[in-house]
This record gives sequence, C-alpha cells and structure tokens, in this order.
Amino acid sequence: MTMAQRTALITGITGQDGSYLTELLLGEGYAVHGVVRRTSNLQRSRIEHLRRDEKIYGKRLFLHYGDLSDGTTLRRIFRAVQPTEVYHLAGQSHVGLSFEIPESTCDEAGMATLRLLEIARDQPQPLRFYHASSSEIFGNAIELPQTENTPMLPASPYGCAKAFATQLVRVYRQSYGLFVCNGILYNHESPRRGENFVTRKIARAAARISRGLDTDLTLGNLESRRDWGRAQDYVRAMWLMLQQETPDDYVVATGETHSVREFVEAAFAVVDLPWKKYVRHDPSFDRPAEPAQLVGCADKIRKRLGWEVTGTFLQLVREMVEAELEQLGR
Ligand code: NDP
Ligand code: GDR
Repeated sequence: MTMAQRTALITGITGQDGSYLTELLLGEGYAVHGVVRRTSNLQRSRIEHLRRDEKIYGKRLFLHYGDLSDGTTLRRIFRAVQPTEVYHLAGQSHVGLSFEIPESTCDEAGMATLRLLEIARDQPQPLRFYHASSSEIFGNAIELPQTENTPMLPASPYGCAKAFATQLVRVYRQSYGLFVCNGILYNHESPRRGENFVTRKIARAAARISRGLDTDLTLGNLESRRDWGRAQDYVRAMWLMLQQETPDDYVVATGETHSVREFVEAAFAVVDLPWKKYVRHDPSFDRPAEPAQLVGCADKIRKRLGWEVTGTFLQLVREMVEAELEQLGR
C-alpha cells in the first residue's frame, strides 16, 4: 500500500486519544476522517488547532457529522470515506458515571461496536479495525498482572459493555477473518484528559489552588490504585497494532501502579504546597464498586511490536500540572 492511499476513519476524534492519534496519523501521511457529534457549541478544543490550520483542514483532515446510535449515517460515512484503517474510540468513557447512566453507556461502548463491526464486514475494500478495549474488562481480576489471557470479570456497567465488545471483536476476527484488534489499554493521561478524570482533576486543582483561584479539592477514594501511562505512547500502540501482518489483541500498560494519594502528593509537590491542607473526601465520588488491583503486563506488545513507554510517573504528573499552570498564565 502506498502512503497516498492510507485513509483513516476515527470515531471519537474530539476526545483525548482521538486528538493525539490524529496528530500521529497526519504525521505519517494519512488522510484522516473523523466522526463528530452535533453539539450546541462548535468549539472542539482538542482538535481546534488542526481545524484552524488551512494546510490541513479540508485537505488531509475531514470531519463528518454522525453519532454512534445512528447506523445509517455511519454506513454512509464508511461508503464515502472508504477507510483503510478504522479506529473506534468513541463512547461514554467515565467508569463512575456509567453507574448513573448505564443504558446509554452500554449502548455506546457495547452495541455501537457491534454496529460498526457489521458495517466493516460489509465493506467491499479490505480494512483494518481497532477497538478501544479497556483494563476495566478485568474488573475483579483473578490474577496480577493481567495479560491478554486473563478472564474478563468486569465490575462496572462500562466494564461489562467493553467486555461484550471485546469478545465480539474476537468473534468477528475468528468467524469472518476480519482484521480487527482489541487494544486492552490501561489508564493513560495527558494535559488533554477530560476534567472529571482523577488525574486531570488533581493537576488542575493543584495549579488553581497555587494561584489562589480555588481553595480545596474534593475527591473520592484516595487509596485506589491505577496503572497510569502517557496518552501519546498509547495512541502509538493503537497504530502499531494495525501495521502488523495479522490482527491480534494486546495489553498496553506500564506494569506499575500508584495510588490516587500518590498522584495528589506528587501534584502538590510540583507547586510546593502541603496537600493535606487542601484535599477533602466527598463520598459522592466513591463508586458502588471498584475493580481489584488493575495492573497490566505489556510483554506481548513490547516483544512483538517493539512498543515502549516514555517517561516516568513523576514526569507525567509534572507535565500535567505544568500544562495547567501554563494555561492559567495565558
Ligand atoms: P474521551 O472521553 O476523551 O473521548 C470520547 C470520544 O467519544 C469523544 O470524541 C466523544 O465526543 C465521543 N463520543 C462519545 N459518545 C459519542 C456518540 N454517541 N457518538 C459519537 N461520538 C461519541 O475518551 P478517551 O479519548 O480517553 O478514550 C478513547 C476510548 O478509549 C474510549 O472508548 C475509552 O472508553 C477507551 N479507553 C480509554 C482509556 C483512557 O485511559 N483514556 C483506557 C482504556 C480505554 P464529544 O467530544 O462530542 O463528547
Ligand atoms: P478510571 O479513571 O475509572 O480508572 O477509568 P478515573 O480517573 O475516573 O478514576 C481513577 C480512580 O480514581 C478514583 N477517584 C476518582 N475518580 C474520579 N474520576 N474523580 C474523583 O474525584 C476521584 N477520587 C478518587 C476512582 O474511584 C478510580 O479508582 C479510566 C477511563 O479512561 C476509562 O475510559 C478507561 O477504560 C479506564 O481508565 C482504563
């Protein structure tokens, strides 16, 4: 395949991962098409810099209105774009909120993936399909660290929907020979992380408190542990999966865990403030259930695809807090 023929279609292009993946694919010479929802506010902050770039927007980057619930429109977009690679990233991605809005979360994270797999199956041209699976499929994991073969035991509506979609991807690969991959990604963060995920919430609060703009930070469970990596590394893993001879599933993780408390300590250390003075517990941020310890073994992707993480946990925290400070300074 020549460079000029490479056309990617991204669902969830306006999200954290979609925006970094778009930058990566444009850098690799792809034409990039994204599905965007109709919203009352046209600002799509994470990709606004690309949309304003006259050399890119309308030339190598294109946006199409669509919604995961609207199968006819998705089908029409596939027909018009004829993608060689599809990155399916869209959907309600907040685990805590999935307990409050389980039905729409499961429609988006579960049924919509089936909808897209069916459309992919009908395409006349061969295409490669990436599904954004998640460590949440392991939930109350029976082993530590988790691998591609760890049984799925999700502990949230979001995790259940991702488990359903992950298994469907396997079924479509085995039954129809489609080139479809599950990236089983652990938490990955960046300055573009949504503001209601814990890392961004902490980084933002530390910066704002240090500038006198906020007085405290309310959080749920400080003892929760997660395997936190950098989003830019993780979108590279997605791309690598679709460049292989054969489709497969891969765990993408750092193999290290840290608690929310450690993230708080590190973030407040960047602005040189005593965190205990500012952090309060609010039970409304506690979840009905928390997964057991989620930590991934990324040996397979490291050995087979040569994927590596860049940077340490402390560097990630610093990068996120400094990005907030810079934004406040502007
Ligand atoms: P975000 O929440 O930042 O982005 C979600 C994207 O999905 C946004 O572009 C959003 O559009 C779009 N979207 C949501 N619902 C619909 C819908 N009904 N129709 C069309 N588009 C929709 O997520 P991330 O970028 O962090 O994650 C990408 C994917 O990877 C998600 O599926 C997530 O569940 C999964 N994942 C994420 C991990 C992480 O640590 N970030 C780890 C493992 C898996 P809009 O901008 O309009 O809201
Ligand atoms: P997670 O990320 O649920 O792992 O899902 P999140 O940042 O929301 O929570 C991580 C941990 O922090 C605890 N926590 C809080 N979380 C939030 N959001 N807000 C708080 O105030 C707070 N206080 C403590 C949580 O209880 C949890 O234990 C992310 C998402 O990107 C998913 O889409 C993805 O699939 C998984 O990572 C892997």
